[in-house]
Amino acid sequence: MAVIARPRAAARADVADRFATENRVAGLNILVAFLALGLGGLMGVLQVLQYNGIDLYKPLKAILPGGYYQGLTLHGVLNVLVFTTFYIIGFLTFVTARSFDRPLSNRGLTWFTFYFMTAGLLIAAVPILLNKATVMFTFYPPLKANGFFYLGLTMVVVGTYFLLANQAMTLRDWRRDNPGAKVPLAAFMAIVTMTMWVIATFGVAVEMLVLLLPWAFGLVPGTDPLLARTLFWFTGHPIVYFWLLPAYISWYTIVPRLAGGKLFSEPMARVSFLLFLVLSVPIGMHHQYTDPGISQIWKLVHFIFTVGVFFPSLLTFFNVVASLEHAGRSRGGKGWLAWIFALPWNEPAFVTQVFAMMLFAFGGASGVINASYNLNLVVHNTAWISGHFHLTVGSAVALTFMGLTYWLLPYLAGRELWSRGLALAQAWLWIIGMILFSHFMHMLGLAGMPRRTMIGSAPYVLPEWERLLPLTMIGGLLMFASALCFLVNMVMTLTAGRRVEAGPVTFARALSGPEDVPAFLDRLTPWVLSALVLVAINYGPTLYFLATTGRFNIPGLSPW
Ligand code: HEM
Ligand SMILES: [Cu+2]
Repeated sequence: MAVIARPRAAARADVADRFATENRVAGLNILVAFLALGLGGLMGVLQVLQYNGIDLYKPLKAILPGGYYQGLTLHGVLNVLVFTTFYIIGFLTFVTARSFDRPLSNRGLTWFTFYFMTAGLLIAAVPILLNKATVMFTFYPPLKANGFFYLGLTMVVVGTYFLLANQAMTLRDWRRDNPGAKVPLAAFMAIVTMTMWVIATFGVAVEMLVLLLPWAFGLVPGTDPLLARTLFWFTGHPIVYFWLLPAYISWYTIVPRLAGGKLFSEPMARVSFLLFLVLSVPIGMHHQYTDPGISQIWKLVHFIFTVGVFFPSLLTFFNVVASLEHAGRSRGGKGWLAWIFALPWNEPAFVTQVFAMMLFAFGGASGVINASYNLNLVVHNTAWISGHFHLTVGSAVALTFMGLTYWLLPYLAGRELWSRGLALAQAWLWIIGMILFSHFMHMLGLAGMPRRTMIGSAPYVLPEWERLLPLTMIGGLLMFASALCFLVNMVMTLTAGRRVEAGPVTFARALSGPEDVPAFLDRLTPWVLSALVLVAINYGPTLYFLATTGRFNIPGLSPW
């Protein structure tokens, strides 16, 4: 049969049809994500205003009866649980399908994942909005929420497992059709991310099913806060890698292409992801240095492994910067550093993500301090911590996801970004606002200002805090202005953006590519087994001790 040359437009329409399910599900997930970020960000504004004595919680009493702490719960839950999880599941659905260049194997399951998670979100939303779950995103007992809050969150987490199941089926089918080939890099990374996440959620799953749900629904009289916190941080630390790894996928496989270059090394990228798989989980006790009842030996062990997990982030830093340098030089850039100016600083999807990387470098530095056994004592539970995670999840992740969305629009919405100028302004507003906000939050922390506190109504505000608080507010307002620019641009794109037919997705090729990847960097089983063994060693004794000595008699309270 003769090969018929088809017009390009027809080929493009084909791609759109073939991936119609993935496109829709990814688009809907991302929509939910940004609705959450919009509302969560608004609560952030209320917080920085309150720091400066402007209390908008009083006029809002009818809709926000729990005031500051209900707002803070909404801020934390919507920004770091809802926004991240929905965005990531949407993006990884898209990446897995496009990287394998085949739809996910079970279309019904792709849709079911979205419906199940959304049902969970709605179930959890009701008690939060009714001020029946003002327990903040960490939901530490003895703070006690309405049982449906825990149930809804559990459903959101369980919903994510269906994506891994779907990925596993797709991988199996792809291997059958491509015997001997290496798994495409982006799909490999997406699967590693989800595998790590499923191991990581073991902690919070046990916490929910064994401790919190029976307690909140009145089946048992009490619970044990220390065991609950330990299980929470079992998941609570690696969740940061669940947020970060999808951003890394974009930095490795999309940003170098946006820059007009290539990824420096695919084998090194795989090493980094596999190390995250092994090292992310068994380090969560670095959040519990100040908790009594946990042996300092295990705290020290977790500290040592925490230092270890810094290494794959350094590998990422090296690999991505080398890729950017390669891009800069191939665009005619020269000199030790002058190549930087040859990069596409007028491309919004690129600029946002590179700004996210820059902010993350500082977040990494303050993270080393948080993780240090002794320095942690200086910053623990102060505003420093908020300064730190607005650079990491609040920037490295949130800003990358915004930039990534600029890139995704033609594929998901069939539209071109409405205003590139507004998008560039958005990136600049975020980096300037965040530099101010996070810098002054770090300083406030060093000056001893506690976090999770209504500073505006506290009687003990020190003069050195008073000097810094307005600067924090300016930063916070600039960040919110940036988020508004982003949301306006999205609404305008969806309603008035020029229609385009997006072609196939092309991920960055690598200078050292799949041909240099040894077989052991294309397999998962040995790495998963190592991860499980390490988790069992690092957590087994402490969990056993806490479970056998726990009192399970704390009744719980709701102060707001
Ligand atoms: C408009 C931008 C934002 C502003 C003005 C803002 C402001 C704040 C402030 C002032 C706090 C400290 C509250 C306290 O400890 O009393 C805070 C906490 C927090 N923020 Fe943001 N934030 C913003 C965006 C974000 C983003 C994008 C994320 C993550 C994606 C995020 C995640 C968090 C988390 C997890 C907390 C801790 C909540 C808790 O302690 O329970 N924020 N934010
Ligand atoms: Cu941690």
